[in-house]
This record gives sequence, structure tokens and C-alpha cells, in this order.
Amino acid sequence: MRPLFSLIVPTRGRPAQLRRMLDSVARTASHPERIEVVLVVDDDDPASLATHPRLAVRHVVVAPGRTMGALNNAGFAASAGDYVMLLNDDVIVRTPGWDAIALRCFGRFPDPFALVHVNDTLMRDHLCTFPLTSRAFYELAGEVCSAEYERYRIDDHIEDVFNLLVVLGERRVVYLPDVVFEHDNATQHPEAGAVYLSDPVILAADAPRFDALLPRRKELAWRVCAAIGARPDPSRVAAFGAVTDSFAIRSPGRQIAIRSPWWRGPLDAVRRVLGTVNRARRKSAGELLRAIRKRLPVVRPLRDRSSEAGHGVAGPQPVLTPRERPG
Ligand SMILES: [Mn+2]
Repeated sequence: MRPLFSLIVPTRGRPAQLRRMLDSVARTASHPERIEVVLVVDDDDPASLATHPRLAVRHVVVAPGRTMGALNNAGFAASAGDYVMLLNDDVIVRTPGWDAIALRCFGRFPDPFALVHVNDTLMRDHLCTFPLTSRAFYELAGEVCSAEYERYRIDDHIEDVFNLLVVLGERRVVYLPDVVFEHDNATQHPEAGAVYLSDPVILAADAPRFDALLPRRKELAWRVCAAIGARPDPSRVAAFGAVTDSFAIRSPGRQIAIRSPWWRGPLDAVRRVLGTVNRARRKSAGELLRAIRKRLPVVRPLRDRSSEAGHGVAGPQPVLTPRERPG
């Protein structure tokens, strides 16, 4: 069966985190058998060539020292899923049924040109850190992003194409505050709590690259418009032409925000168990119990779950750090 989702994960030298990420994907997905994980690994790092009993894991081995832009492109080239997510090894997926929820989001649109934006717990709705969009979008772009990007602004780059579409009158980003892909890369600040810090030297190189590629993103936004058959009116075309600062078009309301009811995850889990019971009627009682146990979500302490559902305070909440402006 062809994978529905491809998760592109460049990784190096952190096999324990990588395993934790893979386990969380398999544990939370409604259909792990339809998920492909593409690990992009340096050829001097065999410890990162992980596999997983419940996921199709593909390995792309490259020479060390490539940019994150090049690594994501290499992962995409080897992937086969209809929907492609750029992910990190330091992520813990927290929300049961995230794949089914994301699929329903894509189903809102008559074509595959949409961006699903999950909650990374740090940037949240301010930046789509782990963009999930369609293969069709990247095929239209010809690549995931420019290989020039060393580490930063790849997420900004992809989100910006969709923000430009908003200027042209096409709102194609769905933000899911309750679908949590916890990004475990915060730094504990003594006063501010958990904050995101970037490497200033690399950011100083990537920020101007992002700015310089605005014309290319505008051109891609036009091609998406053509692909979806949109005809922006002249006032929108003028506003689009006047955009010179990608940060200035990151306006609130650019995303369609969809909350997931808290009972959706447990309900999906019950449905999965019932499906297992139905399929396994002829099996022995022991086999049946083992099969059910495999499909039950792992129960975590209550305070973790209340934070995931978006209500209740679960200890220190990460403080949002808006990204530094370039220049
Ligand atoms: Mn990360």
C-alpha cells in the first residue's frame, strides 16, 4: 500500500531522541501502517539508521555536512506519501489520531494545495515549524526549498508561500492548536521559562537568504493560484505586488483555526479497539487481549493530558518567543 503520509526527518547523533520520536508517531497515529518515515542520515552516523516495528522507515544516506535545505530535499526525493511533513528527531507527538485529523483538514479543499499547521508548543500559531503539505505542492515548487538554507527559515519559507496566497485571497492554512507535536528544543530561561533560542551566526546567514528568495516565493504563489483556478481581483494583485516584507503579512486570522474536541482522541481509540475485536473474533482470548493492548494508547499522567487538550494548566507553560526579525 502506498503511504499516505511521509515524515521527512534529517537526524544526526541522537538515536535515543529519534527512537522516542518514532515511538510517539506509531503510538498516536490512527493508521501507522500508512505512515512512512524518511530518515536522512550522514554516512558516518550508522547509529541513526533506526527502524521501527510498526512504521515503514526508509533511509537516505548522504555525505556529512549538507545544509538542512539539501537534507530535506533529499528526503523528499526518496518519499512516496501523498502528504509530506518536515519533522525533527526532537519531537514527541502527543495527540492520538493526528493523522486522521490532518487528513480531514486536507479534505476541506477541492485540491491538494493546503498547509496543515500543528502546535509545536513553542512557536504555536506564530510559525508553522513542522509544515505538513501535499506532494503536489512540492512538485509544483520543484523542491522542498532552496538548498542554500543552512538551518533556519525553511519553515518560514514554506509558510510564506501560503501567507502570500492569503494576500491573493486564498486562505489555505489550517492551524490545529489541539494537535500537539511537542518540540523538545527549548532552553530554560531563568525568568521567562522555556524559550526558543537560535544560533545567531547561522541565522545571520539564513535570514538574508529568506529575504532574497521572496520573488521566487511570489512566483510559486502565482503558480498555486493557477493550479487551483483562483482569479484574484485587481486590488489583491496590487497588494500582492506591494509585499516586500514577509513578516508583515503574518497577520492574525491568516489561518483557519480548528479545535479538536477533547473526546475525539479517546473515541478514535475505542473505535480502533472495536475494529480489532471484530477482526479478531475467531482468535483465541489471549491473542485477542494482546491485539487490543497493542492498539491502546499509552496512558500518561493526568497533568500531561490536560495540557494537550488545551485546558487546565500543566505546570510551566512555554513562553512564546517570536522569531527575530532579519537585518
Ligand atoms: Mn528540533
